[in-house]
Amino acid sequence: MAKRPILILPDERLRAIAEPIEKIDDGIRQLAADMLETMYDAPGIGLAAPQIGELKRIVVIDVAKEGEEPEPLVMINPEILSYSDEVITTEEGCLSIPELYYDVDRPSEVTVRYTDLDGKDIDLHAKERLAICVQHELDHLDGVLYIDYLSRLKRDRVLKKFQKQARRAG
Ligand code: GNR
Ligand code: NI
Repeated sequence: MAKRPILILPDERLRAIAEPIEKIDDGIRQLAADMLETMYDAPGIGLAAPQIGELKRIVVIDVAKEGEEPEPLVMINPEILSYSDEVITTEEGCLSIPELYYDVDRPSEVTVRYTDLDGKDIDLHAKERLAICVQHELDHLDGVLYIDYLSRLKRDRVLKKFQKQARRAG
């Protein structure tokens, strides 16, 4: 396993549409292992492959609380089948937008269909933190970041801050 660097806004790869995975081979198994290691090290509750520069439709998630048994999920080619009507507001952060947290409204429950590492097709009904994390991670596969749901004023402030940091870092 290897920890991989996490891309930071405004890296263009965070805005790309990721490609479906056609075959679960050793390369994909290694990628999933690297993503889990990178997520746990960060630490984060989810990570999408484009955040480490791999434009493939795979995400990893673990919403188990500290001190609880780890519950790693690997979702390949995930799709949301249905959303609840009920919407909740939660504070989100993103490893690609470090140290900032903003309230976002999203459906409180979703049903997600994905393929696991054994090639099995799974339908999972998610609520609470898992439902929010699933939506946040799946957005990454389509180049969508949670700041896209903020007011234009707030989003532009965040973008400016990171553009300036990127310029300074050269
Ligand atoms: O670690 C993370 N925490 C988090 C908190 C609220 C809503 C979503 C997230 S996902 C984030 C890790 C990340 O950036 N995944 O893409
Ligand atoms: Ni994120």
